[in-house]
Amino acid sequence: MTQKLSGNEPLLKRYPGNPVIPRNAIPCSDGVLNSSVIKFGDEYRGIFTVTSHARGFLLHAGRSKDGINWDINHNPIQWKCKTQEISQIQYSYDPRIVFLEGKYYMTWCNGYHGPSIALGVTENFENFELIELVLPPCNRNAVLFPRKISGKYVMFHRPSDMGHTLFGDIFLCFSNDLIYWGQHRFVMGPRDGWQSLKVGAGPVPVETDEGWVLIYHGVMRSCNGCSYYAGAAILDLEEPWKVLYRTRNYILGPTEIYECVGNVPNVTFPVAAVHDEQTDELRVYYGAADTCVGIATCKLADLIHYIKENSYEG
Ligand code: BMA
Repeated sequence: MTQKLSGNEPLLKRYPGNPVIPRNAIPCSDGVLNSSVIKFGDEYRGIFTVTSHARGFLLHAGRSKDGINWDINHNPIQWKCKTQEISQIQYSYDPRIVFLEGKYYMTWCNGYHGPSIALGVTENFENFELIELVLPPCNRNAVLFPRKISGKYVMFHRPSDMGHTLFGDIFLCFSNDLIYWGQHRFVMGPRDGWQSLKVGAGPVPVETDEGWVLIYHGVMRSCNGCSYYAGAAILDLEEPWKVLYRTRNYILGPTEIYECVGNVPNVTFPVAAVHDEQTDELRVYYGAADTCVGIATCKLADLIHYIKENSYEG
């Protein structure tokens, strides 16, 4: 039973059974928050940010037949890692999963002398390899593109600081091998209102005829702290650091009780988007109040239309 706190109607519509993953989804969880989901054959697989009763952050794998009812492993992922130096994980959160060249690659914020970006891979969601730390501290919100562009892998990232980061621009970079990254390009920074403090990439971008559709988070600061919203942009297909359109309004914001109350109040943090090509439904998974996970949906065609109709000029 959820309580409506306001009458606004953003583009993304919440699944009526939200939150689909409650904070106590597994016995050890204080919260299950920003989590990533992907289609896996006829089923779904996910990587979940779980906070324990000691309030540490680690990643757990999970499986689902319908993407709504989840069976999350009670123990965190045990990463196989060839490099002893990076195999001691202090904390991990905000994973993104992409299907790339036949494997499932993951990027996440990994504690290594500060928030760093780790790259992992799995083929079956049972055995996981931690490949490397691909960006040093301080960085968060790294998201791989689902294909190479002009022969190179592409990844969004968001330089940050050791704390709660009162700034943040989205950049992207290129790589020949997924390990060594360079050729950094500025994509977008804060604007006004809900995205006036910082922005960061959300789910893996969706390729469309109009460009890459990127759902991102925007943050505004008030006397009560930071509030997290979701917006969307369309980026050039071949030069994806070029923003063609970007929403002035948010498409999802914290208005429901489970988004406004929790470990961190007023947070809707989009992490994954699963597109059904048959129905055109785009199902967005988002962390709510750093405590639980919700789903919100729209048609991809409606999102594209909305972005173009509600974009900033220039
Ligand atoms: C960001 C990240 C997210 C979190 C958000 C709100 O900096 O750490 O994991 O959801 O803050 O606390």
